[in-house]
Amino acid sequence: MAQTLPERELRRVIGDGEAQPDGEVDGLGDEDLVELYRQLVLMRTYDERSVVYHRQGRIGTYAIFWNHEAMQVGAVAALDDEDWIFPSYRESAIGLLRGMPISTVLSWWRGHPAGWWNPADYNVASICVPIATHVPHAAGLAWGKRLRGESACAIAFFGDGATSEGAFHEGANFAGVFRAPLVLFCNNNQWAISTPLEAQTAAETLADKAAGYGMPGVRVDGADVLAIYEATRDAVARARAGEGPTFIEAVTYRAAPHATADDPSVYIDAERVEEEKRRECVGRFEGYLDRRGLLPDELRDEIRGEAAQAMRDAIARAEAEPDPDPELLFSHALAAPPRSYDADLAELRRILADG
Ligand SMILES: Cc1ncc(C[n+]2csc(CCOP(=O)(O)OP(=O)(O)O)c2C)c(N)n1
Ligand SMILES: [Mg+2]
Repeated sequence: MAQTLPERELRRVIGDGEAQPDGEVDGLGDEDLVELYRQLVLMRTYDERSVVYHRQGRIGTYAIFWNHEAMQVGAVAALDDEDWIFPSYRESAIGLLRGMPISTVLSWWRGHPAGWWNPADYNVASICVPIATHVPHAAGLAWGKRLRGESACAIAFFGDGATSEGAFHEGANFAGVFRAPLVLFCNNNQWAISTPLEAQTAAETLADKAAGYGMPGVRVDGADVLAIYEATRDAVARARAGEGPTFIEAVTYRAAPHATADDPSVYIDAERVEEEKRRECVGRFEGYLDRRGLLPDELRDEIRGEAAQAMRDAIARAEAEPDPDPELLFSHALAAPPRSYDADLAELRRILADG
């Protein structure tokens, strides 16, 4: 029988440089730690530059993931390449951690077909915008892997608000009953746009929900990349051992707007945001590496410079994509095109050509 009592305490590895000491993570050497930092910086740079590109009108509305990088980097580092990732819009750039070109993700936010990738190329499913609908997809894929006797598992990323959606409960229940090798990774940033956590659930913690589906629930500091890595690694080990799914609640506080179209100043706790910014995840990991003597200034600058250059190259590549054929709007949508299809398409082409 699964151990279903959730851990209420937040797991932490990174200390505060004062009273709270740093911990160690088995199996991560110095080079692995620097690689984690490189990935964190890539994701941070992607996110910060994307807000700028949005303001310059170069990408559309963008869902900011500032201070969510540790969840994404820590969790993906605990997976093997064969494992499947099911991202929500908050993890739009998670494919970068699997070698997806940055320009592909930028193209997605530009609404350009060059932003569509074949999920099987990276084992990264399409970015899911409808809340929680990818949770049953991930449960089904994971169950399928088990039925085929394959060792791969799946991870689904979703928010605190998603735990109020039917699809979350259906996917979690299915995974629990069929012991699907699935990690349910909840980014609890305490807001669903302007709806606060206390209006979302009457449960004491989101991890408590795991008990209802017969799976362990774990709570982790969402800004501690090493604690997230460790918790995900444990969950993946359970999944591969045939012990079924795990629910991970990574706790943070959203320190940026929900998206570029949002003005949180009318609802958010500004002091709490400032506090969260002071303990944001990239800076905390820098502190950890500094204390271990692993991050000399030159290396840090080099890593930041590489990420900034990669973003410049990627936006240039995304902007160099030729305009897509307007027929793409319809070619996958209509099983039986109406009689007026050819004439309508010709008119659309004429309108677009006239600018
Ligand atoms: C099924 C569905 N209902 C409503 C929305 C509109 N919507 C977009 S983001 C969002 C909030 C989701 O919050 P949460 O699950 O906490 O994720 P976060 O954005 O905080 O990462 C909502 C309600 C949607 N995308 N899909
Ligand atoms: Mg949320």
